[in-house]
Amino acid sequence: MKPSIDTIVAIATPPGEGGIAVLRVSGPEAVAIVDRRFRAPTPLASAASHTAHVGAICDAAGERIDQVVCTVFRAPHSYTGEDVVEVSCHGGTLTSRRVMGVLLETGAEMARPGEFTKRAFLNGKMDLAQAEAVAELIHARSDAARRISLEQLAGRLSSEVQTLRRSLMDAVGLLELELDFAEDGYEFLDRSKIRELLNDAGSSLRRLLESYRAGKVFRDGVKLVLTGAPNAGKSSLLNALLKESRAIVTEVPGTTRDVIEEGLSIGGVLFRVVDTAGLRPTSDPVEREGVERAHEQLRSADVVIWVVDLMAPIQPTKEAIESIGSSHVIVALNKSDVIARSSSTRMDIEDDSRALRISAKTGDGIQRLEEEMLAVAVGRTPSDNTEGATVTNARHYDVLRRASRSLTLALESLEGGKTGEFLALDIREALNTLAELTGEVTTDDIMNAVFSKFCIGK
Ligand SMILES: Nc1nc2c(ncn2[C@@H]2O[C@H](COP(=O)(O)OP(=O)(O)OP(=O)(O)O)[C@@H](O)[C@H]2O)c(=O)[nH]1
Ligand SMILES: [Mg+2]
Repeated sequence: MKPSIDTIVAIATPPGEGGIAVLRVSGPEAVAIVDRRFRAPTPLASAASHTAHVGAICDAAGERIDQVVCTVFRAPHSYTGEDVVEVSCHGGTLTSRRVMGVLLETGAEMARPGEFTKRAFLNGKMDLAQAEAVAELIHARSDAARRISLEQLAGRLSSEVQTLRRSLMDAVGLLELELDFAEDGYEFLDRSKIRELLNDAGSSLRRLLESYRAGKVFRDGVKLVLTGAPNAGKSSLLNALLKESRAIVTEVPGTTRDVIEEGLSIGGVLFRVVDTAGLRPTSDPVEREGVERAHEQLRSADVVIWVVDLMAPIQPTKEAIESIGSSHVIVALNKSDVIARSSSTRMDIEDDSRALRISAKTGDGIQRLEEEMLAVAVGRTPSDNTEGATVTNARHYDVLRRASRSLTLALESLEGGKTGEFLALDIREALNTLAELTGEVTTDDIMNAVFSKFCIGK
């Protein structure tokens, strides 16, 4: 009889050529299925957990496919919590595909995306937030994102949410006590303890919600658009930031027409730096298209650097800079190498506290500018993560926001002197919502949304 749980297989390493490729087999029949095609002095059936065995994988006709190493993990001491065999074969697409073909013919099923991690979740090896951290770790594009995912995988966010839930459960406990007392004719217990618990939970929630802006920055990177008048030195600044001659720089205004985008890591955060055409009215159709595209880029920018040419006779007004509508604008006063500070009295813009003097040519002030870019994008320094977990995931943010709303209602009821039943209702709502984060309460929809983001083999 076929067991109710399939044994699944997938190639866990990325496609392409490499030293080895690893196939993962997980499920009640994992050891038996591999054993059927594994030729070695002793079968895997007699192998202890966490041991590696050299042998050959052969097809049904007995033809040798490859020499492999099989590593056996016995349930529950494996990634999925099931019996797992990892088959390491020689790298390259053909060999790993042939080995997988053999295992599929022998009774294994092809794993769906994220199915190994889903099984790990269902078998209690990790909670839902930790499972999501696995996908985020794999997709991490900056060092900060990698570090946050790893912390989340270790349970940092989950344990913070559990602490929060405990405060709320304590509050519910006190309210129930109050209800018992009410039957005996007492009005209210002292509610200051409940207030304290709710306020604590509320501020933890707020802190987590606030961390999302930084978290999103760490995960998705920051889109940074360079803008300003033609010839201000935008392309020179791009080159200075990248420390390479990426964009064409000339003394002719209107040099850049296309949008140029390059990745740059500062303080572990990925900046996508976009150089654009200088903003000016023009009759040149090519340049006009460039200016149009520059405006388009500005609309989707997370942070804007407005490059001002200190040598230019006309300076942009504060109003012009504000008119681009981005709340995160850094003004960079460029060409500081030729214009001394004292000679620039005519500029009201220089009084702007956000304005930084730089020279794209000499590199002067660039480091200060990079610090400002980080500060504006993240709101705090990325190494400063001692205060708690960072939320990077939109689902988590949504859960926390809904929980926060219920908690606000509870606090309002408390201040309004509502009865304990009322209060307890909202607190329980917050508790149930928070349970979605770790997956203690979950639905098929949530699970599908989470695991469909995974790659096959994870
Ligand atoms: N002295 C000095 N010259 C600079 C500096 N930055 C840029 N320049 C010069 O200014 C001119 C224009 O520089 P670009 O970087 O092409 O300016 P841009 O803003 O990209 O210009 P467009 O693409 O035409 O909009 C070039 O001749 C640069 O060498 C600087 O910091 N100091
Ligand atoms: Mg340019």
